[in-house]
Amino acid sequence: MADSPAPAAPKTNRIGLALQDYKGGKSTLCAGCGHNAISERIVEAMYDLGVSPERVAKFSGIGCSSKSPAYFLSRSHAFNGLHGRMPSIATGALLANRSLVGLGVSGDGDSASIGIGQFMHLMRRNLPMIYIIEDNGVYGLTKGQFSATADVGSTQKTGAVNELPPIDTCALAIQLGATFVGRSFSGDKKQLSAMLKAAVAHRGTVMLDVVSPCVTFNDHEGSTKSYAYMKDHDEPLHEIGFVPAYEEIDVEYPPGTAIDVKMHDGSRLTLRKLEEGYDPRDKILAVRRLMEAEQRDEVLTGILYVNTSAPTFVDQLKLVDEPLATLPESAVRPPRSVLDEVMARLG
Ligand SMILES: Cc1ncc(C[n+]2csc(CCOP(=O)(O)OP(=O)(O)O)c2C)c(N)n1
Ligand code: SF4
Ligand SMILES: [Mg+2]
Repeated sequence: MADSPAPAAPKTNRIGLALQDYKGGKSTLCAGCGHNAISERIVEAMYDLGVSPERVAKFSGIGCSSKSPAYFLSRSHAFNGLHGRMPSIATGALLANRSLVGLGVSGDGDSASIGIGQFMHLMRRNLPMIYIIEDNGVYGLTKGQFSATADVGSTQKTGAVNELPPIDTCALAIQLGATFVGRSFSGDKKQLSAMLKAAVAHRGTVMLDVVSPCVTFNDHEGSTKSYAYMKDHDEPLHEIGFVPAYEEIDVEYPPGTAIDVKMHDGSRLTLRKLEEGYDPRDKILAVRRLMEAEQRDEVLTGILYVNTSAPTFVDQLKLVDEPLATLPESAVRPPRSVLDEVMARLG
């Protein structure tokens, strides 16, 4: 009898890893939860770019969204912190080891309610990391109370109406100093994938607010964070193309129809204009368009703001190239003569 053919080897990326190498544990979130779709996009983006999972450090707080780092990149470093306190953990870890790719996953409750103070200081420092808010307008884990991103007039399943104005985390991040700010929708695979890839290439704080419907507590008629509402109100600003530094650039657009942003590692971000006159390098315009969109009940999606030249927190602190965590004792301990001099001055 002829031998059966050996099973085909799995497809691998440019560093020789299979998609499986980027996955995590089996999700325990509800089937259909937007957060699961975001985890899938993270797995694909890291696989496609050939990022070594061991170079990634995942951070999160508390919530269904904050549980999700367990469901991707199981070979990466990870720290699941207290509710709303992920930014200080991430800041410490990323300053101790500047060579890591920082990836924070938070919820609208975790970031815009209990953690808003920490969130704001992270944004103003321009710490190099990707900070994702999986935004469903509710505290999913504690059974669906309104969060601070819930829109005025949005209803709970019980019929209760939210009357408090929402915090727009994108407008806040732009105003405070984050240098790559975008909004997307967990149901828009193409847009979210391109944004995540560009985020990996950016140097500075990337804040992505991803509308991610909670199918159990906030996906009904009357909710403004449901799949149906997003399908009707999503207003993409541009079509996003991302060409990593190691690939040949073969997309060209007629002059004036696209905005080209060169990332610091040589990658190229191409934003083909859907909305005339929108330039994501213009901070004031970005905040104005967000406020106008709110008045028109539109959800603007895409890269709202990008600045590739602002100094990062790592630049400002003048950190040495070698990660602090791996500096040998000889490089961090002052010699005896220096200590003697200090003691003599104090004497
Ligand atoms: C200090 C503290 N206060 C309150 C809670 C209860 N709690 C757990 S998760 C959560 C809200 C989570 O909402 P969000 O961040 O939007 O995540 P989601 O579950 O919606 O993804 C709250 C209030 C807690 N765990 N710790
Ligand atoms: S309760 Fe909502 S947010 Fe939490 S896992 Fe279920 S659908 Fe997702
Ligand atoms: Mg939430």
